[in-house]
Amino acid sequence: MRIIDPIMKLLRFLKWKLMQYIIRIPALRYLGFECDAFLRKYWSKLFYNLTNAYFDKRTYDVLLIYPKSDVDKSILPPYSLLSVAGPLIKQGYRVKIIDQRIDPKCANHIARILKRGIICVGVTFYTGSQIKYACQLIDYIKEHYPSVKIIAGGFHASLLPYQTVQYNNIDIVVIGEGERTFLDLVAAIEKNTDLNDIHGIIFKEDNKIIRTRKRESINLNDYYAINHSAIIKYNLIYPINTLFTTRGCNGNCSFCAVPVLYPERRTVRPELVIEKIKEILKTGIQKIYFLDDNFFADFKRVEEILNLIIEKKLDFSWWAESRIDQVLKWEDEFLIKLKKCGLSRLYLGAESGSDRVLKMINKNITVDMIINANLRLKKSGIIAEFTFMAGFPTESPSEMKQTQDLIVKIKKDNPRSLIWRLNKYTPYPGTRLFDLCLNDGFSPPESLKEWSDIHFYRSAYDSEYEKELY
Ligand code: B12
Repeated sequence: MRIIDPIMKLLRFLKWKLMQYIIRIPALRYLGFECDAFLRKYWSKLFYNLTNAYFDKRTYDVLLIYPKSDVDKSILPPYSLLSVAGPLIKQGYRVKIIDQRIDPKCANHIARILKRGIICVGVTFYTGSQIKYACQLIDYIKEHYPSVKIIAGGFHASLLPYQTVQYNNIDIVVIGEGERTFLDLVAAIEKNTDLNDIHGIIFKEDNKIIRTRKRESINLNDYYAINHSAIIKYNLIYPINTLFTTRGCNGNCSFCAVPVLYPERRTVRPELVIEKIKEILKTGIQKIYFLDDNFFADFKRVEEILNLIIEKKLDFSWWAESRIDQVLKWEDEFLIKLKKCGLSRLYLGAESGSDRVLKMINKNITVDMIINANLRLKKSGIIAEFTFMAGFPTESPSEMKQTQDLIVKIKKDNPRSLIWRLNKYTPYPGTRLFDLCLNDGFSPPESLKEWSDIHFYRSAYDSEYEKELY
């Protein structure tokens, strides 16, 4: 151990403590973020390179990369990579996550790490422009370090594994959940053992593409280990804590990629959720956004979580997602209890103002139900935030007008309600609606790189919710 090590450790701790105070005060939060950006941009030689000169001396076993995209507005922590990093770190591997969204010198940083040798590099990406930046970084790595194994994972790679692994510079694709698969894979690459034994991957070998057996779903309770204090820097950019407590969804909407990738819904047990809540409230921001696709799918579990919030006197405000049919089933007492426990905003997928479209996308709701849920939430004092889409296959202009009219009615009935976005529908591979698009004349991209040009997701108008954050 070098003499500088404990000093650096202390400095990092003090920086973390300072950040805790900065993010509590909005004006300072802005200043903190601006300073951080300023330091990274202009003082890079003096400050950034100086501190990184120290970090650069460290050797890593695994490098994980989160590429930027053209739609990086809300920069949330890279949960996909944090989730696969957790089990590796627990096994003693040294893992580095590079997030291009907040690291302008990302390529230099990657080069410095790779120079010292590595077992492999993992890259994640969604369908869309993130692929473009992922491919740029992957190509850069292979050009300079051709022997480094590159592993792709995430929604897009899992939905189109054959096409993804066909990309020249990608060696292996992890299909679906990465916690177990990546751990086994890193060990196999390190020890040079047979990749055929690793379930849940697809890889190239002697000009052949080999897909191994399907990987069983994990028990989330065994892998609930994201260290939230290590990602506090993201609170400078997006001043709300985010948390997952489930995987998968009980809905089966035909436009959505979640039931395709995670057909089996799993939950984290209430006691563990409460432990995590306590841990993340230590960041100083008393706001949590539960990113679960449907936090409320298991009613009994939610009741237990609420009881524990009351019992432990946890005082924080939170946002979560639910379904309109569920809201209509809740008793008034339950809504009161939710409000009492801090629920301030509920996200609901309304999607369309046309009953025919709602049926076609398998939403299991009607326009009347959307109107009623809005009125119920108005009464409860919980802010309802609705999401909508337009441009579904077979959707007519008059049906789009119905959506527009519904949005106006929602705002009129309940002026405090919010419309998250009117998104343009994007055909995501693997979904049932994707097949309908094919019948409707959509010709899908035929290679990984071409998928980066799918720009349908630009919203027709922007979110109202960010305004309230600052
Ligand atoms: C939070 C979220 C966001 C956040 C960003 C999250 C972040 N950290 O930056 C915001 C709001 C910014 C966002 C934006 C968008 N999102 Co979004 N988002 C989500 C959401 C709700 C959670 C994602 C998440 O973190 N999951 C938790 C992690 C742990 O799960 P995971 O990502 O699947 O990762 C696991 C595996 O995939 C795998 N894995 C992932 N990466 C890697 C890498 C390696 C090397 C390995 C080995 C394994 C591996 O292992 C992980 C652990 O098991 C999902 C829905 C969902 N339930 O997942 C949609 C989802 C991912 N989003 C989606 C979409 C469409 C978008 C947008 C295009 C929307 C828009 N209109 O702009 C943009 C694109 C942003 C971009 N970067 O390109 C789609 C993606 C579909 C697709 N085919 O790619 C999803 C699935 C929603 C849906 N209903 O279809 N999103």
